[in-house]
Amino acid sequence: MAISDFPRYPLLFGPSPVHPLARLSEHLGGAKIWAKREDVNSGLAYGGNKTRKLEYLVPDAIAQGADTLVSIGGYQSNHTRQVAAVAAKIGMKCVLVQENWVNWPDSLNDRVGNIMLSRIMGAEVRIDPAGFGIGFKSSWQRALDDVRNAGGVPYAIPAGASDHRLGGLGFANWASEVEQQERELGIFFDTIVVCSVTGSTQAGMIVGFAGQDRPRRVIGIDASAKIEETRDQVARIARNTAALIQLGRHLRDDEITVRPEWAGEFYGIPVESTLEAIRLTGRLEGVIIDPVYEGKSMAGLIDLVSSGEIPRDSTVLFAHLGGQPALNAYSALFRQ
Ligand code: 5PA
Repeated sequence: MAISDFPRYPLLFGPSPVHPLARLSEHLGGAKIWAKREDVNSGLAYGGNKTRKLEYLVPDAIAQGADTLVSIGGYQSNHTRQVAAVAAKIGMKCVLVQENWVNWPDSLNDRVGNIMLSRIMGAEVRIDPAGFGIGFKSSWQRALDDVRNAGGVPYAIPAGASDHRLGGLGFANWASEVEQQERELGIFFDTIVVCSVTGSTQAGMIVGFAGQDRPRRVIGIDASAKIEETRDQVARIARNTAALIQLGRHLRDDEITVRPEWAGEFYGIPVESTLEAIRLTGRLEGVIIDPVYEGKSMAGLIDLVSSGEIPRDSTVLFAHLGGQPALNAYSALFRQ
């Protein structure tokens, strides 16, 4: 099956916008930098990368006769907030396991930002003390069992909608969208910079671009501070997705790049380079990025462009994957 043969439930406004970051590019004095904006891709609760992935999971949920979407993430998960929005949109119920992924001393961490939005949209939010981990969790299994025991039909969506048969399709399709936009703009992005944690965003991109004629680099920036797990997950999902959409060739190891240098020590805890990236992008472009994900990938982009590791004659596309609601749980960082 080609990717166009998979059913897709429309949740986005259309192609997400692409635009230059002119002042940031000038400031860094190297490659030209553009952004593609998944943070404004949808009218559903601020959108983001998961909304795009969910376009391919929703038809499966409907086909299975599900009535409840069940998923998992941290207190400030952007993913679970998008699942809550999609459930509301398609008229399903939603159960979310929200774990204590980040040891972050903000007293409003489990009340403001993403988790508040999920509650507003009617999701059943289950707080769980378990720590960070992108694998399958017993609390999630319990939530699925509870829905079944109450006579419902759950549809299981793993962390980040990643470790799921269809998880890579949204961003494989993103690659075609980029190609179409390039044609319209008369431009070519030779390098893509993207944040990776649960992996299917980058994995999908790798597969989508691998099917195109002109090669380019996809540089993943790890934000989980568990680089081996992130790499393994990106590679596995990329290869599974390649088989699913019949890419017709094996993905080489050198097509799967995930860099560890900007993650800091812990998932969810920003480091100096994260905060600098957030301030610089805000002050030069009026573009808001978050301290958990995009602040880290932007820190990577800034270093790679300023050092010339991404060469001056490159045109780079920064995948802005959303995540701003979590900023509300990090107010202490920006008091002056
Ligand atoms: C997330 C993920 P992947 O998980 O597909 O690698 O994407 C990383 C990523 N940027 C990048 C933003 C804004 C993200 O929200 N978020 C998770 C969540 O629970 O929100 C899945 C971890």
